[in-house]
Formats: sequence, C-alpha cells, structure tokens
Amino acid sequence: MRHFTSVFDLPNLNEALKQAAEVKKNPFGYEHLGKHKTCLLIFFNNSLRTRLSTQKAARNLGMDVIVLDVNQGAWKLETERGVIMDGDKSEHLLEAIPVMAQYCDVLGVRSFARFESREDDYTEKILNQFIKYSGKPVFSMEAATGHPLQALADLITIEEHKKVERPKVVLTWAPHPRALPQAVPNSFADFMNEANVDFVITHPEGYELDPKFVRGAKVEYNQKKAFEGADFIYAKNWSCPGVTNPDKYGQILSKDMSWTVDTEHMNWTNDAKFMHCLPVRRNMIVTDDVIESPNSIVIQEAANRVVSAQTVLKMILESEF
Ligand code: AN0
Ligand code: CP
Repeated sequence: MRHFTSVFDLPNLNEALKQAAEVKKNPFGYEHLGKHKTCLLIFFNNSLRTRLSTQKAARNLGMDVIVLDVNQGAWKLETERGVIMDGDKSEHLLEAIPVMAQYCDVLGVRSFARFESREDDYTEKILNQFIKYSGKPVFSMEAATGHPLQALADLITIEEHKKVERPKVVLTWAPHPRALPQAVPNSFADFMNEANVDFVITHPEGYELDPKFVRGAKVEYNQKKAFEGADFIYAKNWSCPGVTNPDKYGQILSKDMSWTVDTEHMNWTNDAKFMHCLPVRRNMIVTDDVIESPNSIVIQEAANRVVSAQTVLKMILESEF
C-alpha cells in the first residue's frame, strides 16, 4: 500500500484487522521498519487525537516525526493556480508540497472540507495535490471527504466489543452549533459497508450522504426505528452534503435537539455501546449521562487511533521501503 485515503486502499480489510490486533499486542515489534525514516504530519486544521496518536504510532515504528501546523508559523499558503499573489499569502502550495517532501519519507495531511465548492471538496483537490506533487507516500489525517484512520479505529473498536458475529451498527446524525464536514460519517459508512455488520444510517431529511459512501446501506429517517435492536450507536454531526440539495452544501439544515442521544434513546437499543470520534459537544450530540455511562466506549475508541495509525504506517513502510 502506497497511499491511504480510503478503505479501498487497504489490500484486504480482514488482513488489516488481523495486523491491527497483532500491532496492538506487540506495539514495539516492528521498530526496525521506521529506522532512519521521517514522518511529516501536516495540519491545516486543529487536532488533539490525530496529532498525538499518529506521532505515537510513528515512534512505535522507530520513525522520526516532524509536526507542522501550517497556520502557526509557516507562510500563509495559496492553493489556487493562476492567482496573482498580491494578497496576504506568501507561498504557493505547488512549491510548498515538493519542498516539504524533501524533508520526509512519508507524509500525513489534515485538510478539512472548505465548503467553498462541493466539487473541489468531493474531488479531494488539496489531498490529491499532495499525492501528485510530493512523490512520497501520503496518508489522510482527515481530508475533505474522508477520515479513514478514524474509521479503521472505529471498526477495530467494534470488533473488540461486539457480542454477536454480525452486530447492528447505527450511524446517527445529531445536532451541533457549527457546520461540520462529512468526512467522519463518509468514512465510517465506507468501512461499515465493507465489514460484517448490519449497518443503518439515520438522519433528518436533507442530510443524505453521498451515494459513493452510502452504497447499499439502509437509510432510516425515523431515529427510533433505526435504534431498535442496535448493538452500537455511532453519533456524529455533519452539515448538508448537498446530494439532494446542492445549493445547501455545507449548511446547517437542522438543530433539532430531539436527535441528541440521551438515555431514552439508548433504551430503544439492544444495550448498545455508544461511540463518537471526539471531540464531542456534550448535551448537543450526547448527554452527560450517556457519554459517562459504562456503555460509552469513546475512550477505548480514541485509544485505538494509535493502533489504526500504526497499522497503516506499518503497511506503507513494508511495501515502500
Ligand atoms: C471535525 C469534523 O467533524 O470533521 C473533526 C472530527 C474528528 N470536528 C470538528 O471540527 C468539531
Ligand atoms: N477524532 C479525531 O480525529 O480527533 P482530532 O480532531 O482531535 O484529531
């Protein structure tokens, strides 16, 4: 595997899950792989988990790590070609990418959806420029339309906590005060569709995710019906994906607090585990009671971000060097 931007980059999902279990059991067993290799992590957006867990993962593999917050200390970057650069942006991405690539062997990139153009976001314009102009293996640390390291960690967590062979997993929209990307639900759907789970997506009308990610998944607009018999509840807010309503792309269509996951919601389920990628807004997405309950596995889920990043980096190192 050279690049990692979606579930389809993994040669085999079951094999990746086996390797993840192996990495978790023996985190320092592959230290030789990263010797004298540098991993550069580039952040265009904030991060707590991705920033820390990916550094930890790379170090476990013996790599050196450099972290760059583009918006804190680097030159402001222009990303559009053809622009007369007479404004506040001092450097162009088309130089910055190949320059950054000189200083590393593997590149991680976080660049969220900008909501300026649905097409630019859904063609992954920024991430694909890193792939094209760096000449190095690139992995996504959440790009415009996907967060595959999160979704792999989510699947590892579901595998660890499931009580039946094929659990019912429900992805539910929940309210949030700010417009958030669709990257997390997109990748979660991508992975669940490839996993051995009964997958249901529930959200208010207008929030339909892109068919490229939904594929054959069941969409149930009635949240209560969706929750019935669920073994895992995966909550997440996302803004309008603009599938049925392209003019509303990136907008907030609803702040309906009846979608907030509270104890009553969890009582509709089959004693489900509660999951969220974090950061989470309490009492918007989920109540204090639910996130603090024994059924909440959000911390175990965050812990598995090291495992998912290490599995992906190990696969890149093994196939590229
Ligand atoms: C981001 C999002 O929803 O994509 C990152 C989640 C991992 N969340 C926020 O910006 C709050
Ligand atoms: N879940 C996740 O990616 O968290 P951060 O945005 O803090 O990295």
